[in-house]
Amino acid sequence: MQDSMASLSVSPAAAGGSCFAHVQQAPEDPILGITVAFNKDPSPVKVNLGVGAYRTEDGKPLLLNVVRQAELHLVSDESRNKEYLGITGIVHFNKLSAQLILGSDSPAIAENRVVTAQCLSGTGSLRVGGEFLGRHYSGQKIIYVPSPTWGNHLKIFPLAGLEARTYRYYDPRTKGLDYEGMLEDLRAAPNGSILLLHACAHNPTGVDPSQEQWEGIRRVVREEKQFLPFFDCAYQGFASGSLDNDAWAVRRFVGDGGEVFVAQSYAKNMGLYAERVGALSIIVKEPAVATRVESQLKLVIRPMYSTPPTHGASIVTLILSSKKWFEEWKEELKAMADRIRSMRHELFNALKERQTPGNWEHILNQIGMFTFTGLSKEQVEYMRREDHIYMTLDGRISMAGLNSRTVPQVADAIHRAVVKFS
Ligand code: KET
Repeated sequence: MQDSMASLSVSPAAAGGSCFAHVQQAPEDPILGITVAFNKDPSPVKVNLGVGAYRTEDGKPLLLNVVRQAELHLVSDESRNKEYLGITGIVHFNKLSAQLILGSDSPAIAENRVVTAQCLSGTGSLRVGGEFLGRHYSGQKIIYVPSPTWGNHLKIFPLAGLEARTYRYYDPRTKGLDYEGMLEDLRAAPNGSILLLHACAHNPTGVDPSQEQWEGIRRVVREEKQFLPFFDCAYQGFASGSLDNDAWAVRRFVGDGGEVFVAQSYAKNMGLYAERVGALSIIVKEPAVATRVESQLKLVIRPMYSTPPTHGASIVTLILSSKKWFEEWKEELKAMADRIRSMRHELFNALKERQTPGNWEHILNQIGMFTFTGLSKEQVEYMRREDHIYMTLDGRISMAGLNSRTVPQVADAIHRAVVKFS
């Protein structure tokens, strides 16, 4: 009797159990999970250098003054409403975003060869771009990403139906670009693959190609391999302090007339992390293709999240369309980039004073929000355990998380970890 009962297929829920009892505990995200661990640590001296989020000299998140002004304007404007946006978001926002990355005098924009969709920050822009490519790209559905890269790339693109492979990028020996290795890997990749490039301030390494090297990469992409370049631009303005300089590589690739994808994020450069504001631009060769691409892009977005949210993109639209606010934003952005650079000097000098073994010049030479320290997983774990200093396990530290008060503490901890495990 009991045997025949067991052979009947009774759902666990009907039997009083959960249908999800088999679900395994997942690991925390390698970057966002650092903040979760940090928040649980009761230590009063803890320091979070994990997530790439700007902090002031007081260690606080920064709401840009120009963003606050724009928000005040938005809430007091009674003509505004909360109707649904169109599937690709605010039309004016899209135009201004394309101009910001491609240049206001961009021939591609003037020739109506650019399709832009407001998306959910950089991540959403990459995902929508990936989904579109998974459905419509006529080349190889393989995307090459640098090794190492922002970890989420390796999760986003396979879910969009693209095979993700890596190319050599960083040389741990020189703590610089492995330019030869990179070109060798690109030359060995199938023609017509997709190539993910960090537009500037490469995450996690802080190592960008020089302009000559970008030219070499562009020649391989266009002349040898017919790759489709997909730029991830999450840090425009954070590398050099100038929005135009940081868009140099993207503009160079668009300027040769070839096709390009670009994912933009306003999380870092406007401090709009939680508002999820970004844009995907697809630059094609003919206006008629752009029109058809846009129609299909809408079919990708509609079943995902229907339409994007309005608040953050309205802030960006106001700032980019007002000459006064645009100038103010550039100043605030430069101040953020400058503070990060001054932290590079302070940390470098602090390690030099302590005569910490090793060469730490790369702290000064790397670009953008992060330093790829070269600390091992063992050293990172030791610093977390002993000194309550949190960073990603690959040894990346967010320089924006440092301030003059925490630099000596972090330098002491690095010194101890290096001496202990060298
Ligand atoms: N691309 C890169 C290269 C990147 O570093 C990030 C975020 C994003 C895209 C996405 O940002 P979004 O908030 O979707 O616009 N990087 C930081 C935060 C994170 O991991 O989500 C980080 O590396 O700490």
